[in-house]
Amino acid sequence: MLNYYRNGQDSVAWHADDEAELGPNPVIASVSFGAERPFQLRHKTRQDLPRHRLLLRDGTLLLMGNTLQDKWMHQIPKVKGLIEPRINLTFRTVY
Ligand SMILES: O=C(O)CCC(=O)C(=O)O
Ligand SMILES: [Mn+2]
Repeated sequence: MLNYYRNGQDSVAWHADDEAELGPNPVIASVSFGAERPFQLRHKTRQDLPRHRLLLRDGTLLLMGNTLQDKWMHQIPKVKGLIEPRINLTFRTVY
């Protein structure tokens, strides 16, 4: 899949890539190009666990696997004042 973020006002809300057609515990490879954007993670049910925040820079490879999609949600939040675009490619197997 390809996501194009025109600027900091384009975003992806909290979700998990846990659709049945991806199978259990999918491995998803995610590559980022262009503007640096934060990537946030929060546990689906355990509010006592800390949230995590990664910076996805130009050329970053993020590998998501194990129970990440089953137990956690992620988002790309809006960033005020950001005018540079970003492209994200994700590679996932659909069964
Ligand atoms: O743009 C990103 O880094 C993540 C996009 C995403 O979560 C998705 O396409 O499912
Ligand atoms: Mn996702």
